[in-house]
Amino acid sequence: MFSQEVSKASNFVQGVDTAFIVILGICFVFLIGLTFIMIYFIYKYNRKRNPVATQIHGSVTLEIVWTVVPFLLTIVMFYYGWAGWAPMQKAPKDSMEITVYGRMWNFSFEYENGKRTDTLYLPKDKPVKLNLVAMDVLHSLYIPAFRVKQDMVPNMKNNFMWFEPQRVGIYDIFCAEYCGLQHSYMTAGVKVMEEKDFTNWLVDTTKVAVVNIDSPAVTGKRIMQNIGCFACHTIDGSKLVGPSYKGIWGEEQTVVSGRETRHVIVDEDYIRTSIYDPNADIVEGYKKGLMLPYQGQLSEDDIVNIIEYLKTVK
Ligand code: HEC
Ligand SMILES: [Cu+2]
Repeated sequence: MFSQEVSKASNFVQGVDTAFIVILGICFVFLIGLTFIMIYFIYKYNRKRNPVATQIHGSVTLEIVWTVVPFLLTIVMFYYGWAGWAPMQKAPKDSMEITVYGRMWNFSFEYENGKRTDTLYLPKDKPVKLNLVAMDVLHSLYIPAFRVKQDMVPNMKNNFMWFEPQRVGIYDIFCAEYCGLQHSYMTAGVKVMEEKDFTNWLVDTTKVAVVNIDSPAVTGKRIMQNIGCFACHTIDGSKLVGPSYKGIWGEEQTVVSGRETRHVIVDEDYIRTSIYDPNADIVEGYKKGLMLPYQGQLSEDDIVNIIEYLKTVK
């Protein structure tokens, strides 16, 4: 879906690639060198040419050489690794800050003006600091083209990554920490734009107007796609992590509330509670704690639209 380019998409590409090439180069020299020496020794010391083996007892020179040379080589590798990594640890003061939320199983991005998206939009040539928030379990934000990857740890303070995109384009984002059933679908995109296009996009409110033209059900479906409900719920009757939405509206549902098992009719209140406080009533046969509350992430209007959409899933 997204194009993947190999050169200089961010300010960290050079440093990481240099470390990679240096380490790969050293390994390669040894691989080739040792292979040739082995082949040569097989020839030189075979039984015909060298019937009596020579016994060697220690060599101080050799010991020093094979201690000092690998030591220097590891220091060289360490140096390039350090040089590539150290600048990632301190974000410039003038960075644009964006909060990234990771949850099972999607990413969402929140800008300083409150705009929220499921794709990361960025201006070119501006440092950006991503504040990472894991809402449930460990995730890891990985943008291969930018050569950045950072674990997202629940409750961790000052969990961030920063970089400066340097080329307009569209790049992949992956979750790089196994986080449960649908981990492999936890992907997103980065769209890097010229600064003026980005500014236009950021302040653009016509998107909202477009939303208003759509029917509530269409809007509800889009909200659910963006926030990732379909990672756990289907509309075709098959079970994923949660029950299918098929025929949900008006259906009689058996739920466990605390110790009590009761029958409810799926109506507006039930759906609202299911989204804002999912663990209040657990659908019989499903586990508690898998669906997390969307309080603060979905507004009352969003819920109304979602309900309108769910009514249409027959
Ligand atoms: C991580 C997986 C997961 C995600 C993401 C998720 N849910 Fe759920 N959902 C569940 C599970 C598991 C249940 C059943 C247990 C329960 O009732 O809490 C459930 C139950 C429900 C129910 C009650 C269903 C019924 O048949 O009675 C509704 C409605 C619902 N979810 C809506 C949503 C909406 C809307 C979203 C997105 C905003 C969402 N869910 C996201 C896992 C998830
Ligand atoms: Cu993840």
